[in-house]
Amino acid sequence: MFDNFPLWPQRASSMAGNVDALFIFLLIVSGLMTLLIFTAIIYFAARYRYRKGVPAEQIEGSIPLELSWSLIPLGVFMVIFAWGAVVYFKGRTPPRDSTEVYVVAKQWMWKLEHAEGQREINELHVPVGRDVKLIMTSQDVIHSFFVPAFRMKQDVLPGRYTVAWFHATKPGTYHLFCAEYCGTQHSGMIGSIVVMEPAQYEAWMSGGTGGPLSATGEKIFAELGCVTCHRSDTQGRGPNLQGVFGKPVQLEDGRMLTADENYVRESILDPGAKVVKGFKPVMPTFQGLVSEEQLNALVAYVKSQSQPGAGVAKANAAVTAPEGAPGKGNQVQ
Ligand code: HEC
Ligand SMILES: [Cu+2]
Repeated sequence: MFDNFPLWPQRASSMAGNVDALFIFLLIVSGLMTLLIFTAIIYFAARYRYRKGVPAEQIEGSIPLELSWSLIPLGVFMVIFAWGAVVYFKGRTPPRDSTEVYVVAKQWMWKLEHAEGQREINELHVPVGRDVKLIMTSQDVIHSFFVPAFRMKQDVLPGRYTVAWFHATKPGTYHLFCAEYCGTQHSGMIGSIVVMEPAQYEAWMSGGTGGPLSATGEKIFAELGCVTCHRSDTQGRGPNLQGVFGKPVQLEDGRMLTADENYVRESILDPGAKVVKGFKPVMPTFQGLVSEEQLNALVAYVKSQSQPGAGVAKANAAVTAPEGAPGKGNQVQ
């Protein structure tokens, strides 16, 4: 309804309608409250104004009145809370099987790398109608990835991954902004999201690449000597990484956690922080030895080792590992 009305940016993602509905609800509630309060002020000012000879009468407490002005707002706020929580969690949780794009922010540009290997700067091509997950980090200061037409904004921090997702619903070109002041040329840190029809997108994708990111990661995995400890059998000094990603990990100190992108990242940069149960903290840190792009590739590689089929292909190659064996099940008692 408001698409051609400049009060609202375009709606081009599956979340946009949800965010706007909540926002409009908040506007209406605030508007009604403002109206109510000002009407009451004006009415009471006139009705109970000072008159000569009429003494003021104090009212001491009224349980029905106090209950109603506590419970009615509580009800309204709970509606806002519940509705907001539903929209928030939906917007925060990337659906399974999203297409993945790695984002590295730096002063003052966006570097984007598709899991399939395509690299872009300040421009991201995506297909319409598909869930896209962004795995983002910064090379320097805090930035923020903001696409108004998708009603999506997520801070991008140095030293860790933050994740966002969207599902574009309309082909077109949409603004990408950095929404966190990041230095003198912050205002120039802009770009565009190009949403294409699937066929068009396939054509764009087929135009030259150095191979999938996970393959780049596999190369780095070999070059840095990760393979010497992380073998696809049970004989290495480190855990077999097949099937690790997305699964619970038991740590030496008793903690349990799920192996996500940040866990893999930390395992590479600060291996001593979380030591896998049953292993010695012998892994050296790779802090300063790998760039953000190389880290992303390593993460994509570790992840690819947990995709259906990946483990089997590897296990066939390594004679000692039983087919499709879950990586760590063999090692951690
Ligand atoms: C000297 C042997 C060694 C090298 C080289 C090594 N690692 Fe490790 N790695 C280990 C050991 C031992 C552990 C388990 C103890 C721990 O968590 O620190 C581990 C843990 C990990 C984990 C967590 C695994 C899990 O099951 O939760 C990941 C991910 C990982 N390493 C990735 C890498 C990558 C990527 C490289 C190369 C850049 C690498 N490692 C190089 C020995 C090594
Ligand atoms: Cu910025």
